[in-house]
Amino acid sequence: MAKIVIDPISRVEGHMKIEAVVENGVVKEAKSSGMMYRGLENILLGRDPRDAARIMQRICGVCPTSHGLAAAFALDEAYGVNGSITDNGRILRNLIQGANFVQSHILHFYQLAALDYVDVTACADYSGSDPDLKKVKDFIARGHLGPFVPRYEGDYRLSKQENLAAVAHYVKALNMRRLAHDAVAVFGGKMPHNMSIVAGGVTATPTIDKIAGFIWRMEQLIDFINSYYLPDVLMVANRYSDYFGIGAGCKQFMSFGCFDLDSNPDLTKRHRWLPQGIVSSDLKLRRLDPSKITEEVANSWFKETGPVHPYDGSTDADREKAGAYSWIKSPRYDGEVLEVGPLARMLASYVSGDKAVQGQVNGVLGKFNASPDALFSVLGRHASRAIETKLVAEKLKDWALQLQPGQPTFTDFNLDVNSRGMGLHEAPRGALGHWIVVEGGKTKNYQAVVPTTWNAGPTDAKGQPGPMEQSLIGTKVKDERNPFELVRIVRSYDPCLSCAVHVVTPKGEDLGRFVVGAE
Ligand code: NFE
Ligand code: MG
Repeated sequence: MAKIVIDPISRVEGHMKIEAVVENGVVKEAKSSGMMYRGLENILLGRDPRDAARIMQRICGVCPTSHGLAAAFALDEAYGVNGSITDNGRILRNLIQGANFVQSHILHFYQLAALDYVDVTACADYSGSDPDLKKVKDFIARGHLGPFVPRYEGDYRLSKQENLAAVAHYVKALNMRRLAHDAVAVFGGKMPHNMSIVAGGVTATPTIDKIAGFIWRMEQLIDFINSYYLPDVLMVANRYSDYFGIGAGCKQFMSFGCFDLDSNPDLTKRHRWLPQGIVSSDLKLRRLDPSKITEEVANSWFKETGPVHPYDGSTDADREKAGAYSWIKSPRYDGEVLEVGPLARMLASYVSGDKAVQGQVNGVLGKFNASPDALFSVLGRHASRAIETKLVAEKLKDWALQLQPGQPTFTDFNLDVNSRGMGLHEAPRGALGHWIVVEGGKTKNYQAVVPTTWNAGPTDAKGQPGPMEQSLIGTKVKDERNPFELVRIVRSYDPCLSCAVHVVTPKGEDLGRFVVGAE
């Protein structure tokens, strides 16, 4: 029996730890831990509620647009403007959000996940003329291999040419991400942390030159996605096709839906391009009832409250809590463990009959002679993310052309309210909800339940492990000193710990040990 500890496992995006007990080469027990406390929700208490759309974005530099928009949705309801967002406001929100999806998904594949599959050392004897590859070769010659190491050794399966191409695309992807950030900034003012999404709509105004600038950037991104990102995911899938059978998890999925097509005041009835719902392993879609969402803290370093709905939730740390092992809470839906993310969204669209999604998903499955079951896997998550990136980028171009220069983008409202509001939305990594309680014009309570909380949360009071833990349990590990299987599973979820945990200590004190490998 061996205990594998990977700490930290996240390449950027906060500090996450995985512990796996391996017996006869198979994972018997797994623990996923978020190793930082944040408490951003507490910062909002007593403040002007509108601050939420700015402050909550500081949860994370990768997905701030989603937190800004989830906050705006919650504030729309609290201020009673949820049914009167103008078409321009709605479309601008979609464009700002969509460009961030494109940036985040390219980041995930190339900078965060691909290094588990691509052997960068293939550049050591590179003799061609690609300037980026020459730079990487130079890096290797001088012994500067970060950020490509530390890494595990022994299971890099791409050919030399494939490795070289993938490394060149890694560098190209950095420029593409900058372009996507630029696209967010066209209407968002800046990135990260846009300035224009507010309760009641958006403060930016559409002009012909901004629309043209946005579309020009999106066309280059679509070109990159079609010519590099999708083919590279297929190249990896081809060499590592066993990963269509590894890392399934809880096989129950949830999407809050994303990209509004109308302004129905009820977010469970609002028509969204990516639909809302719960998808079961037999590919049936159920309607979502947000009153069934709870968070519990049985194994988290928070004061015990039992499962509570986010409107009643609290963020009170208890670092000494016996048995606890994570700063992440355990969100549940009617007591059920659910996976969220691009796979959940593509499944919800697929099951709802979206022809474009069905065409893309069936196309990938057909190439590998696989049934939809194969989607519940490491490669299913990567393929879903890539397909979503393509379809989102293409939609953004169409939507940008629907903007009406000169028409309003914002609806005014009365600030003096005692009310509450729910913001159901999707971040690149999955279902994101913000809940606000407003009293006397001030924030009385605020809770954010974020995608990585759903995916990387710990085991609950009933003993049900979280989705990532379930994905790890039962996995065969070929080499305990190089547990590729485990890192590939965890990273396929694109965990973001900055989002999921609820700041290092004010003194900058270390809250965890850095151990890479078997203990
Ligand atoms: Ni920090 Fe985030 C996203 C949110 S967390 S990246 O996407 O919300 O999973
Ligand atoms: Mg929270």
